[in-house]
Amino acid sequence: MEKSEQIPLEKELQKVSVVPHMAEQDIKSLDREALSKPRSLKHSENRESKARQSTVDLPPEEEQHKKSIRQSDRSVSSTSTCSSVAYSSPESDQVFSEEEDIQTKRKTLRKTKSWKTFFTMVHWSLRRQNSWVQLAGHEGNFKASERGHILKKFSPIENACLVALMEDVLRPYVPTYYGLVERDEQTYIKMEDLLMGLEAPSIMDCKIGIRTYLEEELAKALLKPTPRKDMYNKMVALEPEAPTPEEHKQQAVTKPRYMQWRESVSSTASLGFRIEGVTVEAGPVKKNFKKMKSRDNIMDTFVVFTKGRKDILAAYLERLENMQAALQKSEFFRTHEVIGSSLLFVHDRRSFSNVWMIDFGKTTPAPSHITLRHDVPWEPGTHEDGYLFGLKNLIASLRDTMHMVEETAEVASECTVQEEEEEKDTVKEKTLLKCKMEGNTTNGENKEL
Ligand code: I3P
Repeated sequence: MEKSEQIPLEKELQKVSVVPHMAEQDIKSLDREALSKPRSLKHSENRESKARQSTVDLPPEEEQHKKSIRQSDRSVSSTSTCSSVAYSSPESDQVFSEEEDIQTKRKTLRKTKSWKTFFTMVHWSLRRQNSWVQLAGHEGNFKASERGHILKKFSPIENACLVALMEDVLRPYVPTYYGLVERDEQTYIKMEDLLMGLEAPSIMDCKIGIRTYLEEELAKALLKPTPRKDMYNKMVALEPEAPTPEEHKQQAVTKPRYMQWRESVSSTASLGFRIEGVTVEAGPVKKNFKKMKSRDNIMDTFVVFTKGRKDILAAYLERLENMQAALQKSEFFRTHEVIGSSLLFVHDRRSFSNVWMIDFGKTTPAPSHITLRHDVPWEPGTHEDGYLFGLKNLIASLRDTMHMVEETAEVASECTVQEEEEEKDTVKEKTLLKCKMEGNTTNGENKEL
């Protein structure tokens, strides 16, 4: 059961054609469709931004990350192509080329959370120079498809959202939906591969909203609490003192309790968004953001993610502002509670950048008598998700990061001018001194003569 869909003209027009910079054999192997298919990526101007390198002091973990970025720079071949998708989702997944021996690959890869697995897969992909690897979501959620598409395990909730979104003003901001396909007796949603054609992509996943659990989950937990040992363990690993004496005794916590705690230790509760994972130029995935709460640390992470490039930051800002305007007009957004959804930031070395709304597995229609605002605090029964509140804060943080980068670049260039002036003065002084000495010597010689 496969349904292909015509991309409407307005979406085509918004796209900028990208022919990936690939090794020759890769280009030859591209089919016509892949070459002619425009990608909705934004081409940022001014590739060689002066503010490319950040001089911001980072906490030790960021410094460590910088080191790993440098290491990965060395290990990435310039002709490598990387076609992997990093939809942030709660659980790990490994999806392989349909021609690959899945069992063999599974043996080689540990079952991990999505970002960790994503990194492993990216590295594996890079080593193999062009392996078709897809990854994300809950275990077994994704499967590779033909070039330019990915398959995500069918979820009626997500499917309904994507169908509705294809008719909504938000369409340009979500991966194109191509219907349902059957593979190995499993139904998948076929959608656009957002990383197709990107060269050593940098990817950042931000979970949006002030709430990450459904009201339904909360109601269930109140009626029939299901203690989760795994969540207790994750909680203790991060904050040994976080569980109550009762929870310590049970060695378990309920899901809403864990989710609410996660929201409070990260920036979700305060800013309405949190960074889930970052990879820079297909380098190692950094995902230890669970306790990242302060705006300053978030801004530093944006600097690391963009390598302080003003053009990339500006392109992201523009895209998010347009998205914000579209959200305010969207019928879908007005009527849906968007929980656990992410914004996927992607850019590559050639200055292509874009931001996408992804992960609609917990996005459900709100009761018909409710008109959602998305920018007010949540109270049980209101179904508010704080999506717009989070987006507003995200935009403000990105804007401030851009100003910080600009200021840093200005200070750096002022310093350079000053250093140059000082250098000139020193040279002048030295020349004068030399002239004087030569004059004296000449005079002396003349005198002697
Ligand atoms: C997970 C994260 C996911 C959630 C998952 C949590 O915690 O909050 O969003 O999945 O619940 O374990 P963490 O990021 O700290 O690992 P859902 O969004 O699908 O609820 P789960 O274990 O019940 O899948």
